[in-house]
Amino acid sequence: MRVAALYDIHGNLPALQAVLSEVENAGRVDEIIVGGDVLWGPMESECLDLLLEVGAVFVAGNCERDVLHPSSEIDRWCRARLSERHRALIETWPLWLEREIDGLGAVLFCHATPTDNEAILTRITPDDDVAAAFAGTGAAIVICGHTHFRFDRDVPSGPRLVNVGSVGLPYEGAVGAFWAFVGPEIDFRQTTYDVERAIVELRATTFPRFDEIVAPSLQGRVTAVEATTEFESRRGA
Ligand SMILES: [Mn+2]
Repeated sequence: MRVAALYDIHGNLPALQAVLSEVENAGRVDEIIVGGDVLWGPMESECLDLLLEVGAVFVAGNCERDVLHPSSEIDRWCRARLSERHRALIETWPLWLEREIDGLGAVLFCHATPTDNEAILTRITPDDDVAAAFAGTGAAIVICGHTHFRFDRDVPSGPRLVNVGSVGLPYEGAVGAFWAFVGPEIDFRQTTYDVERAIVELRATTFPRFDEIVAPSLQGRVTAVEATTEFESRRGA
């Protein structure tokens, strides 16, 4: 089978709509896999409803847990926007899925790792640490997200680790929605949409700290180098 891998949507409905049109127009996928962190963003319930409508399947990200079990102002803001039906459904999402993909074989889809959806693995994390994170899984190819920037690493004695980037809150120093077709190759996509118009629409939701957290990402003002440095410093902490 072939899939579209959509990760870290973070309630960015305009970005998700643009990506779903591209997926539909391409007419080449059997399944849409959402790799966690649909939530924790301005229009998260709208994103969830749209993805359910198109029959997507889900793995849970750390932000799903944060929103269901809130510990910050933003977590609580997000939780209040979900229905009881949404919450019950999200509780059932697994930490990982495996699919047999054309041209690639067995591929593991998880938010960060199959056992820890907030593990920090970047393009410069030492090979041994990456290999250890997937030891025992037997996975040859892993599709992950979580850190919001793309990479594709072949790790000796570990898997090929592919981060497809973020649909709705990218740290790429570039504008667009980042995701990938998986099968028969891994085809990284950068879908353009009207970012300034999206910012106006998303800001109107009153999502807390929008201009500090969301707008800079959408405008391409957060680079992968900055984000990698920040994540690696947390990993070492
Ligand atoms: Mn995320």
